[in-house]
Amino acid sequence: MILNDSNIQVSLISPYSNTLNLGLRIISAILRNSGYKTQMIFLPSHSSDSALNISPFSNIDYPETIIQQVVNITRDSSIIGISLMDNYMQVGIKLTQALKNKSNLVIWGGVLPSLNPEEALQYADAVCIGEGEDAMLELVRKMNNSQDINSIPNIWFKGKSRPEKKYISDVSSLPLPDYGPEGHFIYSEKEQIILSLETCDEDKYQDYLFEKHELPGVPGEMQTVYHIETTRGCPHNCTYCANNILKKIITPKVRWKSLDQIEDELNWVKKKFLLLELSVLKMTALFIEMTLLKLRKFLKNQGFLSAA
Ligand code: B12
Ligand code: SF4
Repeated sequence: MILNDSNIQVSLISPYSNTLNLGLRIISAILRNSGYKTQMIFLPSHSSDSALNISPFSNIDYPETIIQQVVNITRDSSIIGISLMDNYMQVGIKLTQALKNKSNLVIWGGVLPSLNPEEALQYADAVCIGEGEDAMLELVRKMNNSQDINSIPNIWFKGKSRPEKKYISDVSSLPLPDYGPEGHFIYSEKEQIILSLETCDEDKYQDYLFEKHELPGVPGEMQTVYHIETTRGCPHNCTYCANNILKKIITPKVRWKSLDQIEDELNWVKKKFLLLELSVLKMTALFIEMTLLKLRKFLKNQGFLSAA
């Protein structure tokens, strides 16, 4: 990959306790594939980010030394993107206040600003409503070429008018998520430090990337979980689910990845991380039966132990 002759560096921050954040990883991959420099900073705080903590007043409170490290890591970034669900509002505000300086642009993306853009714009310079891949690429390209950035689909700038809406119609065009380790950082709450994934050893690196779950029916037997995105959208309308609203904001269309693309990703992850015992496949139950059966066969042939 040839690096663009660009001064633009983008830092992408995820405060979630689970370090998956596929959306942010795909945005990073798209930018990197186009030659731009990105950093990904994961800030899991297990002690304060309870899974049940769905109040808008998330109690994540990073130590000042950690905030300072994030400030240092992002010092040269022209764009700082923060991914937020609703319950991460307070931590989004804290990070933004600490990281905002005269020369950077702080943009929020994810469910929170997609559902409540006006509220989010009280704190961020800009928000992404809905899908961020094309929007971030256009933003970075335009900033790099010193072009006007105020009319990018899905990006709403403070004080400007609401943007036009755009979604990705061909999800097969999406790249593999960026799993680093180059330019990736993670907060180790135990060690009270932000570690560079580039310099930590392979085992530790995998531990930080993937969750481990107990094998169903085999107490004590842990297995690594790899989450894979197989569709965007959902045809149902359960009232309690954000998808119900997101489909009005993004698109009601359900977009499917091809079986080939899913197989390619699984082959890639197996090779890259040597996850020979990768065995839980999280996927939507929306697959038509034929696809599911074919996928099952593929997984067996490839030596994945079992598939859910
Ligand atoms: C997979 C998933 C999980 C996974 C992984 C979460 C993770 N940390 O990544 C698991 C199972 C761990 C999980 C857990 C939880 N989840 Co969840 N999860 C989802 C789900 C089904 C899909 C998210 C996803 O990966 N989508 C695919 C990617 C590609 O899309 P995306 O994340 O939206 O990102 C795109 C845009 O949002 C945008 N974007 C995102 N970030 C950024 C940043 C910038 C800078 C920009 C420009 C753009 C941008 O661009 C991306 C690419 O297009 C959604 C439902 C949904 N339809 O969104 C719920 C959802 C996000 N989860 C939700 C909740 C509440 C939770 C929990 C808090 C539940 C709980 N009480 O335990 C926990 C919190 C976990 C944590 N602390 O990490 C809610 C959020 C509701 C809200 N109003 O905010 C959702 C919407 C489901 C629902 N119930 O309605 N979750
Ligand atoms: S994602 Fe699940 S909970 Fe949400 S609308 Fe679809 S079927 Fe219902």
